[in-house]
Amino acid sequence: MFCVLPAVGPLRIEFSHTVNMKKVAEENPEVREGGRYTPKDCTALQKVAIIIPFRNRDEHLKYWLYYLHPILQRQQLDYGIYVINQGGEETFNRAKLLNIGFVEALKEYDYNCFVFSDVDLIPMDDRNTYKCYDQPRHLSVSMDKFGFRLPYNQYFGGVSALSKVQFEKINGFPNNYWGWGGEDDDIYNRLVFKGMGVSRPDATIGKCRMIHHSRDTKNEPNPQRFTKIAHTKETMKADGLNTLSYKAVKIERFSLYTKITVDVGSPKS
Ligand code: UDH
Ligand code: NGS
Repeated sequence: MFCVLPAVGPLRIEFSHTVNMKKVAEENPEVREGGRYTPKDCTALQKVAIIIPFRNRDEHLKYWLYYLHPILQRQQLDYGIYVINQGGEETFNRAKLLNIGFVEALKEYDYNCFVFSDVDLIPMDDRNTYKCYDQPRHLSVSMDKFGFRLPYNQYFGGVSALSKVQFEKINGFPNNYWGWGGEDDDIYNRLVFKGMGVSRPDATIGKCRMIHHSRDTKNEPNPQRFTKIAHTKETMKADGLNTLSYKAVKIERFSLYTKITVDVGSPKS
């Protein structure tokens, strides 16, 4: 029997209370160690690995786990949560962490769908299903900080979902965007150059909230980003899954997520 979605619809999302992780674990007894869940009474349509790029955002992660675990279970997904933590002090590299998440999650289970989510974005409607579609999916289409609309048509940042086949078709994501900005536009370019388009929920179902925060250190705007996104067509063949190199430093299985600390190297290596 396939699973039906017992969706609630619009959800109240706010960030004023403190989240107790022990309590969240107790409230989600069916989530297994490492943040894994499989529906009991039916066959899930997809096996979804959720990949979160991370460094030093523990408060945000607590809210993310508190809100998302119940939603993902209602969506009847066979899922696992992977927090890819950039070790060391080098400039942040979001897209490389996402590539690493793809590779590491596949070592653990036969996932066929990958949802890439920033740690500070929470959906406001559980009909926004965290699964894959015929075309790459952009899920965070209607963010509070942009007045609940897309900032521009090609925007692919925040939360997105690609099937294993779609991800491999574009050679994964770029590894050499160090610092803030542009890597999501490069990913968008890759999809278009491989003949794909972006699928999106409507602006109501796609509403989400961002947890406000101050600018991170070591994630300053990347001055090379505009030049780089102008050359995706040439660079995507030689920068991606086929050139990914990193070291997994530590793998920790907590009750609500798996945390993989990695050494991503440096811009020159
Ligand atoms: N992230 C971390 N730690 C960091 C940096 C980034 O965990 O030190 C992760 C986190 O999942 C975050 C994501 O990477 O949600 C994206 O980070 P971002 O800084 O690109 O995006 P965010 O929306 O902040 O969190 C935007 C900063 C304001 C920049 C404004 C420039 N106009
Ligand atoms: C664009 C950036 C994207 C970024 C988006 C939203 O300008 O990486 O703004 O940013 N592209 C370039 O810089 C080339 S936000 O307002 O969320 O900080 O995702």
